[in-house]
Amino acid sequence: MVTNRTFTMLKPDAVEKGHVGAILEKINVSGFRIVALKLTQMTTADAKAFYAIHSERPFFGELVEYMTRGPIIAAILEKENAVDDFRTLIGATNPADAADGTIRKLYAASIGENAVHGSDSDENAAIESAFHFSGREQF
Ligand code: IDP
Ligand code: MG
Repeated sequence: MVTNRTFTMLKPDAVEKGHVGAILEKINVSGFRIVALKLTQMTTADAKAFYAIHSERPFFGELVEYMTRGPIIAAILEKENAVDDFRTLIGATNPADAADGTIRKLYAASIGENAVHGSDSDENAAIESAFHFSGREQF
């Protein structure tokens, strides 16, 4: 399946530090159209389900704790080649390895608290979008 949409979350650290406006601005000027957007907070069950693929990793408990500790911005973004272009825009998982100008280079504190999520495939973009948004919330 190929789509032109991806899913993102501005994670609790980005919201806490007041970086939502700057990150959304960067997303817009980079050519992504916001298709859905909301401030929400994940429950422990939500975070465990969303990150189920990482459940055996040593950092899973820390990841669930982090992702549930405060509100996030969830959004669906549209652009040609959205998944790959957004992964380029956010940069490497570890901000120490992220390219200059990427969102993680600018706003992430560590490999764990890395400011932003981006789907890694068209299939996961669809699954993750449906996890957070109903059809009526997508424009
Ligand atoms: P990604 O977000 O760049 O796709 P993944 O490997 O899918 O990276 O990991 C999901 C999330 O888990 C990361 O964004 C980060 O918040 C957290 N994470 C990944 N690796 C580590 C780690 O080594 N220590 C702590 N947290 C990690
Ligand atoms: Mg990932």
